[in-house]
Amino acid sequence: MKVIVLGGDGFCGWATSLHLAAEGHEVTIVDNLVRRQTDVELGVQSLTPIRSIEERLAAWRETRNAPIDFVQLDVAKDYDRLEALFASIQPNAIVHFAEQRAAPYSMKSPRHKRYTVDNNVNATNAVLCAMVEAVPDAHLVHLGTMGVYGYGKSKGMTIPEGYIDATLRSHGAQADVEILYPVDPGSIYHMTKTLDQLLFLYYAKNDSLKITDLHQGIVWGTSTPETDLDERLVNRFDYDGDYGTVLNRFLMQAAIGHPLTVHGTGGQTRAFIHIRDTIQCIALALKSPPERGERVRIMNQMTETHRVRDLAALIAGLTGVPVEQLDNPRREMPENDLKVANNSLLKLGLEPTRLSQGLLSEVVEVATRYRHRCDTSKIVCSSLWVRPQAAE
Ligand code: NAD
Ligand code: USQ
Repeated sequence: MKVIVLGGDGFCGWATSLHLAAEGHEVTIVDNLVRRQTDVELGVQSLTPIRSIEERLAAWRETRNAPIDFVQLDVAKDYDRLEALFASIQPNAIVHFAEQRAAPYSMKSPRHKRYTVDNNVNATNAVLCAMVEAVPDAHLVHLGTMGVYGYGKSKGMTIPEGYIDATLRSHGAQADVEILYPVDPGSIYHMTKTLDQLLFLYYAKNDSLKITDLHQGIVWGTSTPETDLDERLVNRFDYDGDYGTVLNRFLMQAAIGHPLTVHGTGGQTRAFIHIRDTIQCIALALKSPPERGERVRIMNQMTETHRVRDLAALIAGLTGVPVEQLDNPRREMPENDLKVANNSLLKLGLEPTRLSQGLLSEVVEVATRYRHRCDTSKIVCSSLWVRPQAAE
């Protein structure tokens, strides 16, 4: 297959691009490298020393005889170039990671809120629009988030895969319909993913585009069989208060002896998936595209759920690092349960990588190797959901 990976220089995108190329697909990465600029803006770096995109691609060429092409392009802004690229490559599939993905970053200031909405919504709309013009038969695989469903409102119900049967009542009449599960985003970033869902619904209905939306949980881990082939292929490892996600942060904190930063009670339950399963899921989704005219195919891309304080207790028990309960910088439910249906990807053949002592230790080992690169002043999250004077 010819596959274009939008956002292929990022954490999930890089590992996916290597895996797809290793599987024999012809891969073109499209990325505007904004994530590297954001590191400069925030004064942080990936804990792992990621190489320039040129060096990464040269290393891949030397390691495997399956070159990956690269085009530097802003998916949200360079519409004409994007459409021309789709027309010239004629990809069978497009994998779309090219969005601003950190909830704390999206909440930092009015500029960050507007940037996140502008970038994410325009990127998705541009991709869909260009597909209609240039490659209407291609399959779009988008990385969405479990966060579109929200946390704490499912009242013990299992969260379905995107759709729910509902009875609508209005003015004395009622109708049984299938609708998108009601959205309940917890940050500006998560809200952009709910807006993406409407764009998909519309373009699938009007233009019969083939779209798979993968509602992914929090990705943990860092290395995959391909990123392990050469140190120049090393994947990103974000640990800072904006981009670091909870489990990788705790493992990295354990590696440097920093107290584990639990927000509030730690009663938040979230869905998780290992980076090796992320790439497995995307490969599986690509192998079985929906038909043209089908509704958007939504699959929950997660393998297990965990409560934040349980993860902290597990890692504290393994490593002896203390747990610290911080004031929660976010506005979120202090406690929630979470049951999630994930049958679709299991049916397609996903073999879940479960959280285990061995895998946790692997991440701690990577973090220990690069601990000298950590700036401890960047660990605690400084982005607040509600400014102190505005709080109730
Ligand atoms: P990332 O920030 O590491 O990678 C995103 C990449 O997209 C970066 O290389 C960035 O430069 C690029 N990009 C952003 N805007 C662009 C634009 N306008 N034009 C071209 N390139 C652009 O993020 P990630 O962790 O790899 O996440 C990838 C996707 O997966 C995101 O859409 C995110 O919402 C989703 N996701 C991630 C996680 C997670 O835990 N990391 C969990 C669920 C869903
Ligand atoms: N948390 C802590 N301590 C920390 C960091 C986070 O207690 O040091 C808590 C947060 O308050 C939150 C939970 O852990 O309750 C998850 O936070 P996170 O930063 O790991 O995840 P989140 O902000 O939801 O975002 C990440 C990715 C995003 C993706 C999402 C999937 O950055 O791209 O969409 O996970 S999900 O959570 O399923 O919506």
